[in-house]
Amino acid sequence: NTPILDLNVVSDQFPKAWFPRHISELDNCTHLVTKFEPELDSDHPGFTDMNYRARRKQIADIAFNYKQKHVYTNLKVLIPTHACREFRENLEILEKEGGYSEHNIPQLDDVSKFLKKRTGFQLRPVSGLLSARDFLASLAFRVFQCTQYVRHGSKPDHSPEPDCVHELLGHVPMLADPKFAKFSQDIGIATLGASDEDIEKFATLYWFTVEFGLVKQDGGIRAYGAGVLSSYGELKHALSDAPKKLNFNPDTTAVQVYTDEDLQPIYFIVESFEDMQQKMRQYASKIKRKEELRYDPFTQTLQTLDKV
Ligand code: HBI
Ligand code: FE
Repeated sequence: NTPILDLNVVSDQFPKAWFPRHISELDNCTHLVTKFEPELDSDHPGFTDMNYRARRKQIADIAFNYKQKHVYTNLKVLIPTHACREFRENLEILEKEGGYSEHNIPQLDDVSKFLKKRTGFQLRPVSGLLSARDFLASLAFRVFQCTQYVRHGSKPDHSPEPDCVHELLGHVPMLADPKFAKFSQDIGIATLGASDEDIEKFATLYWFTVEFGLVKQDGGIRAYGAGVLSSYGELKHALSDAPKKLNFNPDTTAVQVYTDEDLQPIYFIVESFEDMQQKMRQYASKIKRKEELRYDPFTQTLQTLDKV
């Protein structure tokens, strides 16, 4: 006299453990039992064989790259309708020349060389989230501090910290655009020697432009912010009617409160990249500073200009 099983009822007999419901969710089933791995188990016959271990690591990385594929293939669907022109064009070039594909996470060194040729930007490896002051200062030299690790496999669509998927799919295509590269460097230069209060404002401006900015283009609104462009969910959300959208104005944008824990409730729209750059330059010129700085690319030095 056994009762008929009702699969919709969750009873104590069947604890609610997560399990994959679609073949694509096998991307989440990547937790390794590391007990017997040659790296960790000194009894493993390959423990002292460095060649063997290196080859094992290469093979393991191939499995790891499947996360990139998950993010890449999903984003590719939205890019034609949601991403700004500059992003679309540069992603295409990166696919032709930069080793970008759903099957490959390119080496940072190769991407850095690519950017250097396009806009003079270079990638410098960094192990995690830097202080806003240090992060922004590097932009003054056209150096982008770039993380190398990849997000955890259990959440391929979200990372609380920057990871290489965010850098490569969000930032790099925009840093390959000359106007955007100049804009990024200008923010960097403006932050040098600034007060903590002003750094906070520049970090907020950076947040609402470089990370989450939207731009008017071709009669519609498109995304150019890296935080939007590297997240399928955020990209859909940003161009939907759900969030509030305001016109970019450095004075008000710089003091707008934001969240780094959820989808953005507010985005700022710029008229064009020229307009954004001009407004930012005007804003930066109002900040009181001891010296006027200019970057000399030949010596890679910041030089003090005499104030008149
Ligand atoms: N550090 N590595 C890294 N990557 C970022 O994108 C980053 C950072 N530190 C600070 C920061 N971004 C934000 O505060 C910006 O608003 C400056
Ligand atoms: Fe970022």
